[in-house]
Amino acid sequence: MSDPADHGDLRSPEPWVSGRVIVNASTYNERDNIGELVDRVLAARDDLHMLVVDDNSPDDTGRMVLDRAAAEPRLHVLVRRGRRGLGSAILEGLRVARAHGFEIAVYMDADMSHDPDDIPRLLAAMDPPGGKPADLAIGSRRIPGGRTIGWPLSRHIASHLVCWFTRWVLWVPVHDASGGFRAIRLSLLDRIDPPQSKGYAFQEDLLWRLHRAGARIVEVPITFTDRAAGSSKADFAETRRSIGDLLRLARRTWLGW
Ligand SMILES: Nc1nc2c(ncn2[C@@H]2O[C@H](COP(=O)(O)OP(=O)(O)O)[C@@H](O)[C@H]2O)c(=O)[nH]1
Ligand SMILES: [Mg+2]
Repeated sequence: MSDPADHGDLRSPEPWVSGRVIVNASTYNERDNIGELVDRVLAARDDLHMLVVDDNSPDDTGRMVLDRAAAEPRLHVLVRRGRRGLGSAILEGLRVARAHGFEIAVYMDADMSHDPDDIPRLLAAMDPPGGKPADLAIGSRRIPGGRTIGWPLSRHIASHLVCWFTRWVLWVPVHDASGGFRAIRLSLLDRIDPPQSKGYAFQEDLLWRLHRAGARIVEVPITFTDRAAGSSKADFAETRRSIGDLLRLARRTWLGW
């Protein structure tokens, strides 16, 4: 793993107190959401750690979390030098978590669209009592009991198309391929080549690789609520980049290169 410090990034002081499960959230201009998110995640279970990966948000989200982390040993922060994309932030967060000895990471958006109270249900699905452990648990809006609140029709259509494409073109048998609320067993990172998608298509890219590596993937119903504060970073450039990434995965699926 490349040391994030190589890029001149800021991070919370070593040594970290470590644990078994860490919750990762990626942030870009989330100052109106991050305080509540940190409170709710740390309260969801008192053994949870949290890592925030911020891309030097102009609104000072990273600085706010760094200040908070100084007094909270379960909170860790990585402020990267510049904006490098959601997928790149998630991957770096997972690598940092693995390097610090965590076994499972839950990753989620930082805009309160994902409910921190669902974290224990995702973790329960990873290790069901008397059942088979899972490698990845998806917080799913597209199975019975799951739903999406507050999205305009255009977002529903885009999400439906991406999930359809992932299932029937990329051959990954899941219902919600594009959500960003998941629990993952970190040892899996050793079994796959890292996703190449640096933006939002990271979600489908990771699933594609895990499925081909034989990972056991389960879905857990969640309610996704569109953000109440701040603004979406899913703009036209991001959409174009994601389409390119998905087409590259389709080429590899069907043509092998
Ligand atoms: N670190 C980092 N986080 C990002 C970046 N782009 C988006 N995010 C975060 O990714 C999460 C999802 O983004 P959001 O704008 O809510 O996307 P939407 O839910 O699809 O509209 C939020 O927590 C964002 O702050 C990025 O380039 N770097
Ligand atoms: Mg959002």
